[in-house]
Amino acid sequence: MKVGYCGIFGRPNVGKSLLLNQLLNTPLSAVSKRPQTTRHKILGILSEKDYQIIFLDTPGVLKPKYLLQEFMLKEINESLESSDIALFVCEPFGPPDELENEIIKKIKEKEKPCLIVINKIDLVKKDLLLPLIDTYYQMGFSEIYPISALKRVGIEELKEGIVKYLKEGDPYYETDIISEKNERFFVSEFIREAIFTLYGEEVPYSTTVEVEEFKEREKGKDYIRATIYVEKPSQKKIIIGKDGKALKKLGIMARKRIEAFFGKEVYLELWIKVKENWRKDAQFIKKTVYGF
Ligand SMILES: Nc1nc2c(ncn2[C@@H]2O[C@H](COP(=O)(O)OP(=O)(O)OP(=O)(O)O)[C@@H](O)[C@H]2O)c(=O)[nH]1
Ligand SMILES: [Mg+2]
Repeated sequence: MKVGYCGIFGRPNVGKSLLLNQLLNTPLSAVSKRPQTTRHKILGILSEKDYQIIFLDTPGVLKPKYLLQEFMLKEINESLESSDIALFVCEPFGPPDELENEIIKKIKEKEKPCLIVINKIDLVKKDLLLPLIDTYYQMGFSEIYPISALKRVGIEELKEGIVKYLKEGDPYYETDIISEKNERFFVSEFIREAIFTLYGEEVPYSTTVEVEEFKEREKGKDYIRATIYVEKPSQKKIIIGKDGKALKKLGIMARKRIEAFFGKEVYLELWIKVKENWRKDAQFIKKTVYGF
């Protein structure tokens, strides 16, 4: 058996979470068109006959502007520490920029095997890829994987590439579990994913979700009650929308996502609360966002 931790790193929005989901063949991690969707390190366990890869999806690397983003950065750093292998994920539109070079440098300093994953190749012509591959090659990388997470191109090749770097050993986790996070965590993520999909501007960034009750029922649907925190009364209004229409749409989208993931019907009740400036409140972030 072979086993190891494989961290997924890169700028916000390059497709790390969608890649994780494709590697696992399960829509585990929240994906949206907006940057900074992911706020936690999210373990995704892939158990095959002769190997186990424990993937770590991470928030996109950025220069922190408020406390929540500092917590996000901490999640990235911890993931890098615990990774045996690192995937550096980027887009195919140009060479690495300053921030990306910093990420690469950090991975190199830790002396972890690093695979370059050029994602979203469905968006560019092939002749643009060759110079980019060459750039990474010149930087000393020999493992470069052009992929499209969206179209599932190159995923199997990437998996094989990762397996080469796993260590001999028994699985670290039970082979029938996919993550160490609990049901409540995923419910809150799927509600947040719907918020990131449906609302614009500052609203998604000012939002966090706490699942207060998840009651499994033998007869009838499971009951879930969650609170959506925003930072201002005006954001609460936006979430609810005219005659509650926006909230209704949000509720339906989130419920469908939850039901698809858990494979059962649920009753989802959403409440909205204002918690001024929570993104700068260490106590609140620790307790409500990260649960410690
Ligand atoms: N066209 C195309 N779009 C992609 C591909 N991979 C991801 N995307 C899209 O890129 C957007 C960002 O994807 P995510 O997986 O949320 O990106 P991320 O790197 O996890 O982003 P953060 O969590 O914010 O760091 C989504 O709209 C995805 O559908 C791809 O291969 N091709
Ligand atoms: Mg993500």
